[in-house]
Amino acid sequence: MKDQIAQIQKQALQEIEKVEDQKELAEIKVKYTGKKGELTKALRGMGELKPEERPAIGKLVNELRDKLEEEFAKKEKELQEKELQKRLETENIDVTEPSKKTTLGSIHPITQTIKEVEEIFLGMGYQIADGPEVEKTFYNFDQLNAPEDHPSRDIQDTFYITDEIILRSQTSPVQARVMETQKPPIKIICPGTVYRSDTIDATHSPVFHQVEGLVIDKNIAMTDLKGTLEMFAKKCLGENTKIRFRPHHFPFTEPSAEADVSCFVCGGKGCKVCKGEGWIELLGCGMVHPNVLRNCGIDPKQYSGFAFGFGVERIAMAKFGIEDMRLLFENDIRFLKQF
Ligand code: 2NL
Repeated sequence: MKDQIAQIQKQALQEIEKVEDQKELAEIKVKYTGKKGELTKALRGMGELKPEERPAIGKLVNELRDKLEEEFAKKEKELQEKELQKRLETENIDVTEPSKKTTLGSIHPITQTIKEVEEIFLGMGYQIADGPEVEKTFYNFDQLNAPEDHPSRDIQDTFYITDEIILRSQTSPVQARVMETQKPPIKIICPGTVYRSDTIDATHSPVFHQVEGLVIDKNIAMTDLKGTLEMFAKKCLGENTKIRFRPHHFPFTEPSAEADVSCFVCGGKGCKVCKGEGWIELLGCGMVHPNVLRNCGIDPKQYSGFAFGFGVERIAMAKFGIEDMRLLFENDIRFLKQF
């Protein structure tokens, strides 16, 4: 019996020694120390022994069980470490390898300019409104008092989709829609893309951007318009900026004016940017025409208002010193990354 136990021990230790992976080790464990394993078999065989021999043999078997369990645990730890080592070798990451470059973009100068204008008017209590770029002629022209024969309605100037649907040529239809659906007081700006059938050159593009503003309330006067635009010009172009108004004509305002600002490069002396004038044309504006108010369901006897509009490209070009409008639309990285 003792020999049998010694034999089991020898054989088990040999097998444990040779084992290559954890699955195999588990199988050997069952083979020796499992319920139907070699050690259990050995214990059963004790029935054939004399009673006085049994305790010594029982002790031997238990000692062997303890020893084998110790060996199994040792081997298991060893195999785990081996497998981890193998994974580390095959799944390794080369931390010295150069990383992929992530390039951060920048905000387009047109977007920057629109954001800046929005911040200034939000600070003066305005709300920002938007509307469709594919628009009805009704909102783009009729509601805004543009006569049937107004030159801007010509297919030479406006992109027609059907007789009654166009790409908006200004953002004022947004304002007409707001007037139609909201009660005064109204205090909004409408930034957005507009379309005109122009040939591309250094100062024209068939796709460009506008910001228009509209204030409607009781007792709004031309002085409110002048004060607002002066405040805007100073915030946008510098505290020393002066503003002047020249009479003009728009179908949707009466009276109408164009506003110039003192050149923010030379301060008014005359330079390349202002073409020796000392002044730069900034925007068009005026008091909202009573017909426009009436068309949009607002009583011109109770309410009055002012409106203004300007091209974003022109302001961005002046602010950033860009001499050719085409640069703003080509999206050349070498140009864009300068802003
Ligand atoms: C310009 C001139 C202007 C307006 C836009 C406007 C809108 C409504 C009623 C009255 Cl709903 N007026 N907008 C008024 C005057 C001038 O834009 O030269 N823009 C580039």
